[in-house]
Amino acid sequence: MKALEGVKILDFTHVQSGPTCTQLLAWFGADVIKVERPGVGDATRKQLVDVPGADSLYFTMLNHNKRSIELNSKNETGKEVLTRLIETCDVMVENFAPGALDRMGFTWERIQEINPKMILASVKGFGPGKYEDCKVYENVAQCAGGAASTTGFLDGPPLVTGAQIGDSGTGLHLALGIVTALYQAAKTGKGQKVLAPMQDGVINLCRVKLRDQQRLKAGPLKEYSQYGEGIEFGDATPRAGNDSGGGQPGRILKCKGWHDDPNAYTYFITQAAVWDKICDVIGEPGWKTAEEFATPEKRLPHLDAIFARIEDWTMTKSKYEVMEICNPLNIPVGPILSTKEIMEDEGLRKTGTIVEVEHPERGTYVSVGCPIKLSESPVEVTRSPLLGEHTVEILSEVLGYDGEELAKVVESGAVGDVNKAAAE
Ligand code: CAO
Repeated sequence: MKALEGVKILDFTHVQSGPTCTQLLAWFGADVIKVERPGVGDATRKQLVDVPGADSLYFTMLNHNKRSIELNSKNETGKEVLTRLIETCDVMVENFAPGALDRMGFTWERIQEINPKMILASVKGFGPGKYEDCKVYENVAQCAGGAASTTGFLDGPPLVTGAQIGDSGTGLHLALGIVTALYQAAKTGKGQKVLAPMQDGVINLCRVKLRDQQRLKAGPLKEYSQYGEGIEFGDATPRAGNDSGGGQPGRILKCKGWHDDPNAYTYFITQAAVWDKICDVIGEPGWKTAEEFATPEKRLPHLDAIFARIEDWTMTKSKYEVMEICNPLNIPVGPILSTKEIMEDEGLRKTGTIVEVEHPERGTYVSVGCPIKLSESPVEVTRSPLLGEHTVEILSEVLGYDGEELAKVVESGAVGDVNKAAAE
């Protein structure tokens, strides 16, 4: 038994934000039917291709555990099939450019007519307002959501982050909206629209930076390095380098080997509760009683000096040794792990966060499994579907088309070349 067993998702998503959402729902047991343009499919299938002729990692890593139907939703027969799918499914998820669904003839009003219980879940770049018609990709959302202006160093330009908070982050927000709407529908019998704008999702993830924006009125942000460096604050939350976003000061510090290894670094947090232990471990027991370091507040103007001394110590150890020494002392530290180290991590493989998947075109590839673990709904990661792999299966098993009806749909050109898809 899987948590979302019996829930049918009409997955009209593409690229990253929508597909990450429906992939999660598939991992929780929903039947996810991905609708793709005949002969083309999700654009990511053929983007950043590493194995010629095979679906890209971009596609395969975002579309596990789904079924694929090729369907031209602009062709009359295709619209009929889509109407049947809307009748049959519980949730329709889409992240087209604004207005695309309306242009296909499937407005919210029409969808409700077809299936009043339908939950229509959408990712858009912006919510209602002056930018609602804009197409948006990841980095635009990071910039418009406050992440870029608060990321990077004070003396450098705004920076985007490697974490796909605009796309995958919004996918997570949307997934929560969908299961919440499903929960409500179970009680009311009514569907609803769920909207997750990417800008809003990023703003939500930048909540503490908006906290700091308001704290500026009360004076300088003392836990920011620039306070100790005597640099004045402007009228907006500044970029804070690697400063910790909370009340416990932290920095990224060099470790042994940093000259040659770009990731030989550790994050080190000078949590107040373990200050004495930090002083002992770095060989500065005198700091425990030094007047200028006596309280967390008193230490704030001296963060540069404190972290420089801690770094003298971390530079004598590997990032893993720092972890091994500090962890038993309850000093919060964390190695800077490279993507290579993460993919090779035995522990992450055991928990299913890093998985190996078999694919008929690619062979074996490594992927990221489900990051959320439900004790009563285990996840088995299966490969992404080939384009149109399940077209016939969905038409016959899900929609109940008989042989004659099936032949008509195929003849109309609404579903692409089913023989080719079957042969593959
Ligand atoms: N059959 C027929 N037509 C189909 C179809 C199908 N199965 N699937 C899609 N189409 C059509 C759409 O109807 C649309 O046609 P119109 O422009 O005539 O209405 C067209 O394909 C292209 O859709 P699109 O505009 O969504 O795609 P794009 O590549 O031009 O834009 C993106 C991509 C991501 C910028 C845009 O979809 C968007 O802004 N989405 C919302 C925000 C979002 O999710 N962004 C993150 C994406 S991940 O980085």
